[in-house]
Amino acid sequence: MAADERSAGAPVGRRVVLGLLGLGVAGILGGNQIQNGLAKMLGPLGNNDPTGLISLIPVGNTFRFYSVTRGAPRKDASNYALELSGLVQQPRSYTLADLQKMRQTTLVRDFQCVTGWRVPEVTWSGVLLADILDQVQPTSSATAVRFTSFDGTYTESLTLEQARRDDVLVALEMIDGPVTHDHGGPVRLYVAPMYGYKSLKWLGGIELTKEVVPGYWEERGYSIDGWVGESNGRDDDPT
Ligand SMILES: Nc1nc2c(c(=O)[nH]1)N[C@H]1C(S)=C(S)[C@@H](COP(=O)(O)O)O[C@H]1N2
Ligand SMILES: [Mo]
Repeated sequence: MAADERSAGAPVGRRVVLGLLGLGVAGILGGNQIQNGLAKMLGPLGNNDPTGLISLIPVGNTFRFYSVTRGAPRKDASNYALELSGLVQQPRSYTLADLQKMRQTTLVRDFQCVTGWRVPEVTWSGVLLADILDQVQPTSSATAVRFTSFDGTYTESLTLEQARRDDVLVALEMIDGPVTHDHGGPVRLYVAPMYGYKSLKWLGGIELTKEVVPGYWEERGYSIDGWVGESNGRDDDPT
């Protein structure tokens, strides 16, 4: 399963990585520079290494950039829209400015991918999904929420109860500024208590549904409930 989770780019072979290590690249660049560089380069590889060898490589505490597609269109305040649809009494579209005007909530939480990498104490800010749901008013037959990405492919889901938690954000900021394009900006989902795959990037649509519609990775075997430490038959701890 994990072997499928990679970015669309050409995977970097393990031999290449070992070669780089052998050359002492870390020694030449050092510090964050190499960490970030390696993290970017190794993003796809991290998922291809069931042996745990990857954990020997100094890429801890940094994000990888994941995309099951070859990226997504770039959007900003001039053309971004979040469409609320489905079983709601007040369907509507939110611009970036609309979202920025709403109450902002900040969370500081670890971010953990089910494949085993984790970034401690990431700062996230944005609009509570619950606040948006209150505005659009799900009908009595809605029990779940379906998220779509403007990458055209990735989808996710939550039960309505999960979606109303106070640690689920429609995130506008991450780390120390606006969510960057590579991290799924200008707007991505952040589901703090669940593995990273629930935190859909390039959020374009939120649809209220009668039942949970399994998302992209859930169609490919991951648990629909992605609770960190409880789901997918493992509690990844890279340390
Ligand atoms: N649209 C989209 N969202 C996505 C993914 C993706 O491939 N496409 N990957 C998921 C997975 S598995 C993880 S761990 C996180 C990674 O977020 P990052 O790329 O900002 O590190 O995004 C999640 N959201
Ligand atoms: Mo992930």
